[in-house]
Amino acid sequence: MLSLTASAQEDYKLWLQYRKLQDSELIATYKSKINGIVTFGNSETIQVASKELQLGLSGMLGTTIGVHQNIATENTLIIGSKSSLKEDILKNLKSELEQINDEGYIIKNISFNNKNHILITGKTDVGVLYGVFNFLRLIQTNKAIEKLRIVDSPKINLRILNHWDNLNRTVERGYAGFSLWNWQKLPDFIDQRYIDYARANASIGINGTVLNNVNANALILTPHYLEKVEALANVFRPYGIKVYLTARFSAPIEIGGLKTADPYDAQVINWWKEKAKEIYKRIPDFGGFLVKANSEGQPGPQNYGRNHVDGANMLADALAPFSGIVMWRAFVYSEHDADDRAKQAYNEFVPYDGKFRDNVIVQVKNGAIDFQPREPFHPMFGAMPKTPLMMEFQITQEYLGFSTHLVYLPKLYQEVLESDTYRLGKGSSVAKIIDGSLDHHKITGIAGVANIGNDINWTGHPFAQANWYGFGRLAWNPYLDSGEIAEEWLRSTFSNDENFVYPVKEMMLQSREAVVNYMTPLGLHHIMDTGHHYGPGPWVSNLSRPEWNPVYYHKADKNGIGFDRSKTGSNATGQYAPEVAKMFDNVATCPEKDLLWFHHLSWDYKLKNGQTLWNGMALKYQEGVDEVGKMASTWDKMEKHVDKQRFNEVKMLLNIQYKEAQWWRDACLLYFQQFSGKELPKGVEKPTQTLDYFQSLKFPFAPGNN
Ligand code: BDP
Repeated sequence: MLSLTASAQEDYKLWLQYRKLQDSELIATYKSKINGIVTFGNSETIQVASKELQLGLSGMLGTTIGVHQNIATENTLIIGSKSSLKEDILKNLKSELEQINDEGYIIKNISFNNKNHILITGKTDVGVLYGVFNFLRLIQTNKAIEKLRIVDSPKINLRILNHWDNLNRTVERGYAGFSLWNWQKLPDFIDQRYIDYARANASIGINGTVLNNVNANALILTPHYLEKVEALANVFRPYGIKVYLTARFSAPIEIGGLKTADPYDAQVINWWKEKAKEIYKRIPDFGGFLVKANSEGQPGPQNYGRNHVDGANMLADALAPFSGIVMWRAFVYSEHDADDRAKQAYNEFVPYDGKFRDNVIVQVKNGAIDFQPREPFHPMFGAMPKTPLMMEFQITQEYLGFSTHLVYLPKLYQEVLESDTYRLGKGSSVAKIIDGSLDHHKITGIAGVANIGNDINWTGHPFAQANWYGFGRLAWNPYLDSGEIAEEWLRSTFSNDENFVYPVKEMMLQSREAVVNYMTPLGLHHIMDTGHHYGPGPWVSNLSRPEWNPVYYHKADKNGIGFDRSKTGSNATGQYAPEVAKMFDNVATCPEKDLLWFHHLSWDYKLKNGQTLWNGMALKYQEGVDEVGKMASTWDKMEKHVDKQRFNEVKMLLNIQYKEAQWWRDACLLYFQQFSGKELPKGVEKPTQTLDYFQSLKFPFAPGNN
């Protein structure tokens, strides 16, 4: 751990606080069950697992829990993988071992030589490490450890953070300071933060990290940088974390001295093969490449008249001898395509279903536009059964208030994962697509665009740590409940006191709907100010590409508001399975939360609650503001449960959020009012400023916008 003042340490330690438990009886019970630790195996992974146990247990139980040479006393905590444990310890574990995969673990009370012990094991040392973190979580959350039989495995293979970090240490869409990766000091200087980053990730099961921005710089693939990447890979390896890089498609030209990057060119093909060889020589377990190609100006195979399959397969062939993979992004839309932007990725990719190599996985954002506070699930998830699809969520809050707004994102993730694609009839959830269970894919994956920077608290907002945590937990098991995750996180990060846990959990669970209400209620989307995406900008209409302008998305006019994506409009609904398409197409069955995503409706359209669309929308904006007000008053009551520093930080941030929620409400309602021509309904507060004022605000230095 870094040496920081006591209060800053709490911010820094994330959910691995390991504070002494408040309940002395509970401490006594735990101590009576844990006399000491015995480890089997001597890999670096087992060593870090053992160190973590000592650190955690000693902290929480307030006494040193030592490592013993052998199982002499009763109540030993035994850790080790199947291959390093003695046969007689494993004797009653056959069925449990059959149930887990390579990264899974078992935590069980066992009897050995007629004495009771606790065993943490798995098929691999990394499995054991995951078990250790889970055991520590049991204690952090005050669970009983007398009758344990936990058998757990990750349901998704690739659980990856995507860092949009640039080599100059700025972070695209980063709101928590600069990049953690200190390229100038690497490889010789290993910052303690790299280790704590790996610990935090391993504790929630994240097993991969893409170190650099999808808007890639080819220099990362030069020996000068690969040496630094290697140093990071060495730090992360004991924690089960593989390193990946983004590959700039034009790298053969930029750093290879070739004239072309055409994926059909023999020299280009060879260049990538040699590059892969070079990387694997340094990093034998290198994960592979993430590629953004022919998207938002990034180079790609289309520059040479080739397609996504040509590009992805060429890179896949270079990586295949080393078991590397290609994560090829499907975030594409073109200024030359006049069709609804929401339809373009599907149109471009679905015809390629089944054409990618086995070591390619296509990475798809959760919705068809771009990480909005709410989007219906991306239609590609129900449309490419022969291609493994990887989910891309955004953890950093590009469109959700940066790191000043408390928004608990696992609620959003869960909504997407539970959405039913109806690909094979009812029950074909997005979770089942991405965990491979519906279509029996071997590679499965989920990526989260990281919200991590070098701020002391890592994520800019103490509660944004919960989004990192929750992403990891859902990546491990996409069927977990976001409420349970919130509770786990609160207990580990702050306190087990139920007078704290329950109200604050409620506040977290409400926070996602609050942001939808005060920014983009009823299916509105992409009306943030452009470029930096900070604050409202529904009026912006002057950007060169039509689909960069908020007016493209809300289409407000005298007749009404909303984007007609039904079959009478752009027919984006036609990209979903018939059951889903039908539901979205019909305004009577389209969920109101998605109404204006799919329909352009008159200001007098009657909502289910009897309000007109105009009044209902205005009331939603107000509701969002009121919800933030409630969050702030809930937090005010928590002072006695939280250390001073974090209490004050969250309090100040909630005040900012409240002001910004009002800003959103006022700016959007004043702007849309020009079209509706109607008064604000009763219950909606008077705007704090004029529309001119809101339109005059400029933020040339908003963070994250390089
Ligand atoms: C958008 C971001 C942009 C990213 C792009 C992407 O505004 O910074 O480069 O997505 O995902 O959300 O490639």
